[in-house]
Amino acid sequence: MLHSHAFEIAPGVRLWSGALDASEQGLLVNDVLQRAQDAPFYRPQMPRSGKPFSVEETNFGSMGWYSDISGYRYEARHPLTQRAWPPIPEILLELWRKTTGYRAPPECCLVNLYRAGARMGLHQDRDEAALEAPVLSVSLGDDALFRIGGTTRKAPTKSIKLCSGDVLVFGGPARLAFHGIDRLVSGSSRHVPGGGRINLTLRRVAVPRE
Ligand code: MD3
Ligand code: FE
Repeated sequence: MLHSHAFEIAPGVRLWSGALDASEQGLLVNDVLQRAQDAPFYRPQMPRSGKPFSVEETNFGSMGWYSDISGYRYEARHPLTQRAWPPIPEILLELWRKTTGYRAPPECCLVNLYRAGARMGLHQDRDEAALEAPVLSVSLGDDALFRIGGTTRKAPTKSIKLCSGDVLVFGGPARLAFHGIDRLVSGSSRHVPGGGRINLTLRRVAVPRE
């Protein structure tokens, strides 16, 4: 873990390229898929239109991010099983402590599963009360073309290739940046069984009490 140094690739965006080695990536993929057996992947829907996402999702932690026709929100239970989400893997909590220095642990690990052709349109993440907390992202499996811009939709964007084992922390001016996944480079990794990409994002949802 953290087998590299961080580079600030844009204001508030730190990248640890290859932070996890191949064996850690394999163990983490297995761990995630194991936990997802208790909290199966589902396809969220766009608010209002109900249009399904191309990305499949599940969550770990005390709160899970969810979207359906009624809107974006955090939920304490899986929408289909009504059970609590599985716990966040310890290695991710350790990554959070080592990279963010934030005073409280994350409550949510959103798991995004991209099969061939899945993408994520340009958006902001602002459903968390703790907007002063950074977001940590771990990429596993196929490479993806990630796009990040500014805090308005019109601001110029830049594209970065995210590879399996990369860890990014988005804080400060980047926390409310528009971002998305334009496409996968299908078949570029063998880490996800059946092919594709898994992205894990750790989020602090509530403002810590102290
Ligand atoms: C910058 N996920 O889950 S990770 C998301 O690869 C999301 O699945 C993408 O955007 C993915 O919301 C991108 C990088 C990322 C995640 C969250 C952010 C960048 C961020 C939140 C705020 C700013
Ligand atoms: Fe996002």
